[in-house]
Parts: sequence; structure tokens; C-alpha cells
Amino acid sequence: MMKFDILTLFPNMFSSPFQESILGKAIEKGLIQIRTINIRDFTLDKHQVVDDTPYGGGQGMVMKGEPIARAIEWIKSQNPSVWTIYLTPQGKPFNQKMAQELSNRSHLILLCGRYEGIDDRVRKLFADEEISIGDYVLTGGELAAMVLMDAISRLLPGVLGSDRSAEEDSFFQSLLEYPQYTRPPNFRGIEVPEVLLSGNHAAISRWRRMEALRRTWMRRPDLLEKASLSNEDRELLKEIVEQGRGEKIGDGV
Ligand code: 4F9
Repeated sequence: MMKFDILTLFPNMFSSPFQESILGKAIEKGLIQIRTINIRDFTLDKHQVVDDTPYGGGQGMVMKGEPIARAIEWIKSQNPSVWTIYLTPQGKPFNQKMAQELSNRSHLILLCGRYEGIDDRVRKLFADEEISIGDYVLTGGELAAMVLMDAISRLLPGVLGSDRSAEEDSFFQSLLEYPQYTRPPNFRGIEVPEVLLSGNHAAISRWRRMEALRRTWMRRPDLLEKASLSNEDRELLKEIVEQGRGEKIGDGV
């Protein structure tokens, strides 16, 4: 069971996304628990002020440290070993390996900033880890927190159907996915590759590995540098390179 505590000024942003589909089921089954905590509830002043002007001047507002600190301390009083993540463009770029590592924890705090960010002292004191989901600026960390929760939750035992094999996942790790087809066999003049209808599982596996390598070579050659390739993979890749990079995205591959 994974517990997510989301610290946000906008808890309502989290109400619908996790009631749907696979994650909704995961909550029903008790595999994940999502609690939203409104940072404003941890202010001490009459007007519940959560932000203030930046020292040194400049655009916008900065989230005050005290309400965030008090909210995190309240959670830590329930579980001292909770792991606190701050979502920020200045953080470490999120990837599948980080999702896997985080899925081994049992309790995460996802701290979502708004405005021009949070007082740097509360980040320094309380953030165990800072994560970015990409090089762009959002209106706040909330959508980034949702991305993390989705990527982590689907890795937890029982969340996806049992037909998804962890072995297959690791076999294709750091490669792009091979193309998928379903009925009909001819769709608007394009046939399903014959091998997929052959029932020859060894041939199908080889074809899928080949097409995963081909797509990765064509679209994300940077991923191949880090991929752990077998000798057979290297043979397949040689074939692909000899066939040429050929078509671009949108040309049908
Ligand atoms: C957080 C952007 C994580 C990318 C937080 C504005 C953010 C973000 N990854 N943007 N607040």
C-alpha cells in the first residue's frame, strides 16, 4: 500500500483524475491512498495568508515557509519516515527508473508550489528530493505531482492486470515500444504484418524486438546508448542500420 500526501493550495484539482479507470480501482482496492492537504489550513493568522512579496523585489509572490513547514511537521508526527518530494523545474528530470525506486517507498509527500515558488529555506529544510517532469513551466506543481503518482502507482503489485509481465517490461526497458495492431487484418488498405498472424511465438518475439529497436534507432537514438543490448540485439540493429534510417515520423513508421 502506497500513501500519497499532496500538499497544495488547490486540493480540488485532485478530485476527479484519480476516480477514473485504473487508479480509481487501485484506490477502491486499497492499493493506494491519496490524501490532499490544503497548505492554507496550516496558517496561523486570521486571514490565512500563504504568500508574500519576494525579498529584493521583483515579479509575483512567493509561498511563505511557515504554513508549509507546519503541514509537513504534522504529517511527520504521524509517520517520521515519510519521504518529501518538491515538484520544481529545478529538480532532477523524472524517468522510469526514479518511478521504480519511488514505488518501493510506502509514504510520499508531494509538495506543490504556486506563484514564483516557495521560500528557499523551507525547501532546504524539508525537501528530501526535488523532481522536474520536463523543461517547461507549469502554473504550479500539481500536474507534475499527478504525473508522478500515475507513473508510480501503475508499478505497484495488483494495480495493473496480472497479464503485464515485469520481465517483459525490463526486457524492453529504455527502448521505445513495438507497434501494436488489432482487428481488422486490413485497415484502410494497410495489412497487419503477417508474422503477427502466424502463431509462431519465437518469430513474433524477434519481430517485436526488431521493431522496438528500429523505432528507438529512428526516433530516439539517444536511448540506445544507455540500453543494455544483447548480442542478438546488436545483430538486429546492424540489419536496421543497413536498411537505413529511411522514413521520418509521419511517413508511416
Ligand atoms: C514542476 C514544472 C515540475 C516541471 C512547478 C511551475 C514544474 C512546475 N516539472 N512549474 N511550478
